[in-house]
Amino acid sequence: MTHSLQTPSSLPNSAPTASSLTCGELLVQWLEYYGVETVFGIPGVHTVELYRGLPNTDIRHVTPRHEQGAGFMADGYYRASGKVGVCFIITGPGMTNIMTAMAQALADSIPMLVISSVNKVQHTGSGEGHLHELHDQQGMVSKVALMSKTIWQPESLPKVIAEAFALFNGARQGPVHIQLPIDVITADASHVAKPPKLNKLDASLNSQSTNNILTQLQANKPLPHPAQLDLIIEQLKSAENPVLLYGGGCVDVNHDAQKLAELIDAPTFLTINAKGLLPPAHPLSLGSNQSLDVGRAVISEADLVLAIGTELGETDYDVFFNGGFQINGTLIRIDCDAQQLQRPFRADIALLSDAQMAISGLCTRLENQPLNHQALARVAKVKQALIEEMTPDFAGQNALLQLIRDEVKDVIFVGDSTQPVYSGNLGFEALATRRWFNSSTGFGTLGYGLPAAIGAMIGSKAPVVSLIGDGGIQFTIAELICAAELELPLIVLLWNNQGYGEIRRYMEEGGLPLIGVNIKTPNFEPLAAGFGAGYRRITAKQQLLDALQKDIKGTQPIIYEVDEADKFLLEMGKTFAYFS
Ligand SMILES: Cc1ncc(C[n+]2csc(CCOP(=O)(O)OP(=O)(O)O)c2C)c(N)n1
Ligand SMILES: [Mg+2]
Repeated sequence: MTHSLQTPSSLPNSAPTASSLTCGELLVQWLEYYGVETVFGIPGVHTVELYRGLPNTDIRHVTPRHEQGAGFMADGYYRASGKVGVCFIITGPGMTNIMTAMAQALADSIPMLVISSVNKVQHTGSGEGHLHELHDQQGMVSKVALMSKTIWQPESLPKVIAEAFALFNGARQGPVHIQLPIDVITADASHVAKPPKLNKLDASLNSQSTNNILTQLQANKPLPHPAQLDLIIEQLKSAENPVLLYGGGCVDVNHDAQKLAELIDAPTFLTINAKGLLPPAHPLSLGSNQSLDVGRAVISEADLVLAIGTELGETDYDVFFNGGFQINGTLIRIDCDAQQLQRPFRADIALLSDAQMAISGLCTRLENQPLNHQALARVAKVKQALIEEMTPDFAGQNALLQLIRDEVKDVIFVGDSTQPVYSGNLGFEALATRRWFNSSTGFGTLGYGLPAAIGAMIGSKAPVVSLIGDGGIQFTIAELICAAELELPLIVLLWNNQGYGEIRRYMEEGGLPLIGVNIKTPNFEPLAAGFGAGYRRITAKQQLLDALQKDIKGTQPIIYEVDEADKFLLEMGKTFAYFS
């Protein structure tokens, strides 16, 4: 007989009998019912019983190499596909590890379900030093979640899961945490309600499914009050130079978003997460240039600002942190989150509503009486000023992004916080929504770009390019082997400037000593090989084009290393056309 020295005394000492249904098994049945297709998890002795029922479902399990990677994968998975990402995480260190990813998701309103174990019911708050024990796991996680709940007994499982999915389908979304004590995971749940035998729900929160229960869930979204829509129309009619701001809350609005801009006839800005709502080169679109002086002037001079689904936050409206973003006209805000309607700018007219419903309501009212604010000429003037301000670096980086966009059909760019991401945040024009997102918004976490890109690729099956710096990639590089294991032909465009370039620049500009920024960076070629990934050093435009066509059809991730100082970028920049 062999003894496992690893078996902690706090574990339940017997596996359930074959005839019983455990709470862990019932949980995965309910997840499948809610349309969950993928779980990102790292099992541990405290969560193995969550895995018992998995083979009886269609749910796929993906194993990241760190819990932060699991959270970022779930985040990218949702952003690319609209399907909720689910994580299975162990008590204690697993939860402390994933909290950063949850905070990033909370900042960007990304739904994510984190299911974890917690120590036995009788050990709650004991402080006795049980394996993975935290003083108060739920208290800790609740700070980065919309909700954190414990399933204390099997009977409450269906209710708690329903509550989580109601939140995902409700107003503002975000991460939700559900924890199960290890003795509840293994408890008998054969008497607890099973999922009804309806067609399982479509995992996409935004699908037009007619499934009864999904319809019931979608009804949680606030609808616009007709009288308020009428009031907004009156304001728009009497305005002289209105401006329209679309945010990430509009990411799933259909062509009505473009139609509304045209019916109002207003210069239109898109936040980073709203890119793609208006097509490139649309004559009313000023892209995402609201932090630049000329862009800002359009907003500060407007007598009416209609802001829809945008938090008006710093990482979209003040990316250079120099203050100065001003709204002087009447501010009309439409948002599905009541508090967001009043921060950081108080709304003169606040409409609590789902973006799609409000936008189509406004379109219907304006359809037979389109407004004329002579916006086209104003937009063209601003575009010209922006083109004149373009620097060679900015042009080179955006030319690179545009080239890839036009070469790789449906490509999704998933970025970290690195130079081409900052340049693209201002100058890149996405062909559709959910094709450009990164972690320089909101929480601003380094290390997001690689795992989130893996999640995006799993969720959408589209080609994906991860944009990441030589500093950022070192935070989560281990996930490269996860992409290799899954045979994902992910392109990792590695921006190498031998250090924490952005911070180095801040130090230089501030006259500070350059400490901690000129870090040693790895030799990426052998490193890629060790992780089962390919490698190319990109030095010319044509070489990049040839490589892309080959590599996106491949079966392994591949690092494309680009040196920031390379001349070919400047050459490419010469042909870059802003707003195209
Ligand atoms: C978790 C985390 N730690 C530190 C930072 C601060 N930070 C922001 S950008 C940056 C430099 C990143 O370097 P790299 O990824 O090489 O991109 P570069 O600026 O050089 O293009 C740092 C250290 C951060 N955003 N997130
Ligand atoms: Mg760098």
